[in-house]
Amino acid sequence: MRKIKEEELESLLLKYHAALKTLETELSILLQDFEFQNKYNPVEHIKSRIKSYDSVVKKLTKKGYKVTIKNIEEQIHDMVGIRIICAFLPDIYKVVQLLEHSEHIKIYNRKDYITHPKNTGYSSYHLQVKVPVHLMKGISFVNAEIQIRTLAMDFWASLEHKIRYKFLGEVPQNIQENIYKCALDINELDRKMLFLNHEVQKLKQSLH
Ligand code: 0O2
Repeated sequence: MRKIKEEELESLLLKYHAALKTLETELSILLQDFEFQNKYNPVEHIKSRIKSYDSVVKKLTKKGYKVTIKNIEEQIHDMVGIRIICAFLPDIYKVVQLLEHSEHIKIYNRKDYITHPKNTGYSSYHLQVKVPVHLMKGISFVNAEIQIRTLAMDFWASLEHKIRYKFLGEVPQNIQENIYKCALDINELDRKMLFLNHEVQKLKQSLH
């Protein structure tokens, strides 16, 4: 197997960092505009990252691919990743709509793990997008993944990730079942808080 040259990897990383900056800038402009128009910000906070090399090797190997530049570019869709955390469920769909209106960011695939949670219990809304990056050689469209979820979904996913990574192999069945039950409990809490928020909004309106 041909080893990846350091220079090739650096050039790829440069492109990914540029894509992340472009994505962050576009998102921030769209959100500022949304807030200005609606007097409301649907986002609590945003996290972003470039996938680590170790994670890339692990994911490619798991998918049965060799670790090459071509395979990183073609098979890893979340080298550039942004996670948008919202307070309430409907905010997720407001953010999705906002991104659908972007002139620059092109959505090419979506995964709705909210309507169809994964069998681990994971729920989130994923958009796979192409981000234009202007380099000296010309324009390049870089794959990126945007994960949009509520605070509650993020709480579950972050802790589940930590628990799962403590194991080298498969997490024991009884623990998996309990983690899944926690996801159901958290989704229920999400719905309750949304209901309470609606009630407060209705009360506020009736007082005006
Ligand atoms: P990390 O550490 O977040 O980078 P694809 O990416 O489409 O080729 P894949 O991996 O099947 O294929 O995509 P999927 O499952 O739609 O989304 C992958 C990402 O979603 C994961 O990235 C996680 O960030 C998140 N995710 C998916 N399932 C789970 C889950 O059960 N628990 C948690 N905590 N997160 C999940 P990575 O690369 O696995 O990890």
